[in-house]
Amino acid sequence: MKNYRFVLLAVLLLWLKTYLVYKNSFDIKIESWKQEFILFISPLTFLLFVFGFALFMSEKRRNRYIVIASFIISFILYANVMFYRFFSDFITIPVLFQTSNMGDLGNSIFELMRFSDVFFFLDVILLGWMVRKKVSLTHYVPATKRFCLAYFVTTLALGFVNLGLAETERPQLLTRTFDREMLIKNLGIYNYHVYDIILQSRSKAQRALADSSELADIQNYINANEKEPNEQLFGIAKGRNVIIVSMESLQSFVINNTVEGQEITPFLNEFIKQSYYFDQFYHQTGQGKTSDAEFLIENSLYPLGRGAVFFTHATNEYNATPEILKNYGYYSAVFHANNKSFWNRDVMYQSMKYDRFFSMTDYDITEENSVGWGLKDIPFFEQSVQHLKTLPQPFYTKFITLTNHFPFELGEEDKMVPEYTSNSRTLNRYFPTVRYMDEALKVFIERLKEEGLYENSIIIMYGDHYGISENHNRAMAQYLGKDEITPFDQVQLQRVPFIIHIPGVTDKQPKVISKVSGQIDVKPTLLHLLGIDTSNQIHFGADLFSKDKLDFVVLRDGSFVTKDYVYTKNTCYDKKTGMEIDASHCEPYMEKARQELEYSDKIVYGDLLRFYNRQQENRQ
Ligand code: GP9
Ligand code: MN
Repeated sequence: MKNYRFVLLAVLLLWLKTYLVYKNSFDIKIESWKQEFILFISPLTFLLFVFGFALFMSEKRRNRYIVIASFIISFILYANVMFYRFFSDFITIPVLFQTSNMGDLGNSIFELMRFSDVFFFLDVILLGWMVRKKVSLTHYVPATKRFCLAYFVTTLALGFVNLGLAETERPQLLTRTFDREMLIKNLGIYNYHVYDIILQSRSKAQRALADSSELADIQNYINANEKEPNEQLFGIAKGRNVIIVSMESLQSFVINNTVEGQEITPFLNEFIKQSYYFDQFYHQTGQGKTSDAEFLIENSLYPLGRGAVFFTHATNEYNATPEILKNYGYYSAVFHANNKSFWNRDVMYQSMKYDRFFSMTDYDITEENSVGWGLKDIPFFEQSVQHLKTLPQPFYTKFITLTNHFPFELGEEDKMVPEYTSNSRTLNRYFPTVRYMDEALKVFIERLKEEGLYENSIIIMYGDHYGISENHNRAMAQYLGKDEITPFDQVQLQRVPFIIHIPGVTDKQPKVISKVSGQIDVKPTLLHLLGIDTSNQIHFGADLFSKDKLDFVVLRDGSFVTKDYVYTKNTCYDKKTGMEIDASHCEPYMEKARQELEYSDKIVYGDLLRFYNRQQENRQ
């Protein structure tokens, strides 16, 4: 051991320093000892790996390598600290190239520095000094093969332990790429940067190989599928403010339903009676959950099969609803009382050309008004309306609720219906939080009315994705009074509420519409209601009011639903009976389902909308 003490010392110093920085310079939330332990060991694998190369070097090179590597790594750490002081976020490669962000930082970089920052380089200074003074610890003895082997095997093993522990804390950590804080907490800041580089280069390559001819094919397909808008409704909400609500984890099965004899969504049930309500509307999200729903709603593109497009392709060019509406004088804003970097929203919203993002720091959040994931929905809406009042009109806004999120925590004082009784704690607790969100929506509409923001608006509400996963099928079957949940039922359970409410219009002539549809259809539908022609745009959805809108929706896993059939897990089902039928019934739609997803993926991976945007510019 003695021979390699200098290498190990460098690792030890940087390791402890990194951990100290985690604890003092970043605000990383730790909820258990296990998380603390993961955080503690997380920098180690990377450091052992990098400094391990020193074992193969000659004396002079080795010492120089150790000091330089130690300096570079310390610098990366320090750069993150500086960045965090300004943005409360960690550096990502795209962010590094976002000139506006960096411009902000550039001006104030010296202001952000503190004298005590010398601490970040103390170990480097110490190592450098030791090399110069030829302190005995730095004396060189070549590493034996056996030691090198043992060293790297240990490093690898440690890496697996770290990853394994992280995976139990946060399943699918790498594929879902949650919050950066989550990645750093579990993988360590250095591995996080490596991961970020891999993500970046992969999408860069696909982008680089793409050319504008790929877009032409897709445009032809889209043009061929374009539907004439409904004449009566085209422009019916022209010039109105747009208010969109993302209802967390809300599935359609709770609408007009009861738990222990009590109505679960009394407000929505009434609201639906004054609105257009779509009862065959499906979510089409993948691993990106809420963010995928946002992506679908505002781009009419499919999210990705793996990963969250908000993370993997946040710097693509899009042509999202906020950007389109800008040309019609709209101001756009999102309201969500969570960390702004969650789902990489801060970056993605810029690409979608949002004017303003009201996030966690814009809200007054206390112990009392929070539960589970954060600010409760009622105070969220109350505080949001205060911000909303200040916006220029007409505005296009999106409100993202949070209380009805797994694990569906709620204080006793907020429970308006009892829990259900089954073997699934998750399903049992789902009903009171749904009921609470329903109440919050009621408060929201009341406040809008009080502030005079209701009459001249169009209000759209959608369930973002399922709340109860297949893991709870036994309890779900019990609740629905079925023997079991078949794959057919599973698809049917992916229906989420979709409501369009236009004061002065839908209250006079409400309608329940049973057209098979999905989140992908929201963008063209809304734009038509606002009187905006979409025939030149790239979108995979169709206006839900169009007379020739097909009864057809593709889910992100490739399942699809038509007027009469459901296709899932390589099986075709008859919708009337729920029974398996011959695959030939589903055959005619299979190609279309595959084609849609493939074309949409091509757009995202190739960043093809940049060619579209260029076309549009040339036309002007
Ligand atoms: C977090 C919220 C929940 O900001 O949108 O995300 P989810 O886990 O539902 O995707
Ligand atoms: Mn969600």
